[in-house]
Amino acid sequence: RPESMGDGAVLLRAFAQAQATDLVEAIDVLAEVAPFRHLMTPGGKAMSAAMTNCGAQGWVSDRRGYRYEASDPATGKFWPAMPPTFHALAVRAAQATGYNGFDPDVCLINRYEPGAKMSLHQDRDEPDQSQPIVSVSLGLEAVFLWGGTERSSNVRKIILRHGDVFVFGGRSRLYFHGIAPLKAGDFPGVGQRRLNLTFRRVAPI
Ligand code: MD5
Ligand code: FE
Repeated sequence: RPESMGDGAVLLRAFAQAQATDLVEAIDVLAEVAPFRHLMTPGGKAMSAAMTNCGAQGWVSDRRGYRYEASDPATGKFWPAMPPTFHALAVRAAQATGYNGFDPDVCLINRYEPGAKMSLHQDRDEPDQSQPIVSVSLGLEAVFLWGGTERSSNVRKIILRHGDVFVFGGRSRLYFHGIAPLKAGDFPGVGQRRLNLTFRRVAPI
């Protein structure tokens, strides 16, 4: 069942299928407390994907740069706690792909509406990059762009669908990646959007 994509990355097709409806419902409840927002890049442009977080910290971006913050700049309140079901899913996916002992403390939640994208980037704001990242896709399918260690590396296109879980560890942890502009559509029970959970370990172990 686990599909090795090379360099420490493993794709678990439909791994979250059975919980997907519950996950979407829980995301909508979290977003009542910590609303989705379009963060500003340091360059001053609004990101097309909307974001929120749950867990001990949350990823934010503004004119001052990218960082993790313990409270939500939009509300001044702490980010909502990570639901135990979210944490358990990420731990189970990490275990299934050989990353034992993963204990994520942050879940960044991305929401893509038709046309939204994420440009090629690396995730390097987490101090311990020996920890993997677990990514869960929900709703509309997306074309995941997967490069390598250099911005100029060749990019593979991988379709991510509702319930797919992708684990990035080892050398793949710092590979350039992105999401192509989302195609319009309506996913039963989710609507005209794609939701993505990315589980990270930010505090020192
Ligand atoms: C998404 N989100 O589908 C993607 C999937 C993000 C982000 O990129 O930063 O929120 S997470 C994919 C990921 C994480 C770490 C490493 C790699 C991919 N990788 O090496 O390809 O919304
Ligand atoms: Fe990323």
